[in-house]
Amino acid sequence: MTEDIFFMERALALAERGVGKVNPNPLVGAVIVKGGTIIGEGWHEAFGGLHAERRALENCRESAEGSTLYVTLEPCCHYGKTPPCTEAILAHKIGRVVIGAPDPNPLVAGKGSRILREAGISVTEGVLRKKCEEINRIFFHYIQTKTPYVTMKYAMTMDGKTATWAGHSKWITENPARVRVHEDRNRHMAIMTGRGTVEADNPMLNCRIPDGRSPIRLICDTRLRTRDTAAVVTTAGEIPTWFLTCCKDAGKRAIYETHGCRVLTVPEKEGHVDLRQAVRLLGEEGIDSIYLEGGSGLHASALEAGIVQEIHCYIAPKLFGGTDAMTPIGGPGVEFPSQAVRMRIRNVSFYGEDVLIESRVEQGEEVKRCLPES
Ligand code: AOF
Ligand code: ZN
Repeated sequence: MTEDIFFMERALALAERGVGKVNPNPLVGAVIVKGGTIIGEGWHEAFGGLHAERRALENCRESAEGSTLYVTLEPCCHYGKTPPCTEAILAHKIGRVVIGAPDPNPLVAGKGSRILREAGISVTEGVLRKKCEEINRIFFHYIQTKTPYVTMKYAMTMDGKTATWAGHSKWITENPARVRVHEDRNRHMAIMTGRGTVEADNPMLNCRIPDGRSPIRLICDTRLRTRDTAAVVTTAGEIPTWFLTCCKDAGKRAIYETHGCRVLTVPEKEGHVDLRQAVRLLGEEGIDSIYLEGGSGLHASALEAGIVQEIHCYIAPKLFGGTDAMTPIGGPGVEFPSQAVRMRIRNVSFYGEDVLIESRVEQGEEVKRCLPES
């Protein structure tokens, strides 16, 4: 029904307003409609706050009795930080509930819709389901695997270089693309890079858009050799900074800890931090998503470990040349084209003169490999 699609689109737009504010919980939007007009709207605004459905009910200009509720995610039926939304829906005598995507949270998983149906409410499921799943791909991945959703990002020239032969990389893309990068830093709970990138660029790795929040900074540093004068260390009191290391030297660790950094121990694998173990540990710490802005070595290791779900490739209309100039993915590489990591392109867009290719790492083996071993 076109009307259902129209109101679900509105609920999706509302859900999007929670970006950067609700992790590791889902982005959810809700619209309440009576006689063809919207009488109340809401979205999940902050982690631990009211769910979208309750917020929409609270905002209703008139009684919601007999109305239709559009919600992007199946209503919850459990006592969490808030009471079940199914109870509020019943208490307000809503007549029909239109749901976008089922909630994979084992506490809900179909029980929410069933409770509503059994109470005599007309329930329609799967309206704009793909879009409703897509908006919550971080939540869906995290709740099912208990490991963070990883988006790898890099910017390169049209000849595939991330720096000139002399190592200079400021700047490859222009401002509009960099604004989008900051929006994505806001969308992810953490940002990851390696010691090499910290040494080379001394980045802040913060989020510089209005109303944005800076992600937790994760620095992979196998032997704890980052300079303690690096910006990520000296500003650790303002923006949380966690080191992921194999180094157990208490003296070295104390240097970073006195600056306010956290130092997490991760097992070693082939001379580096074991990234599969790292994401498992970070998942336990409540990190649902990582924006990976590393160098070619860390990127290669992350792909090899099978921890990457999404890749954002920015291409600037420039050519650097240079046989030895850096490329986005290092490591030994594959021998035959048939061994390539396969991607599915989801979207291609322009930011000024630069192109962004948003893609997903082919599912299957990759996903199985990133699931924690039981
Ligand atoms: C949200 N916001 O709008 C909806 C959610 O701990 P709680 O009480 O906040 O419950 C979190 C769970 O509730 C979440 O994992 C999801 O399964 C369900 N629905 N959560 O944070 C919302 N509708
Ligand atoms: Zn709820």
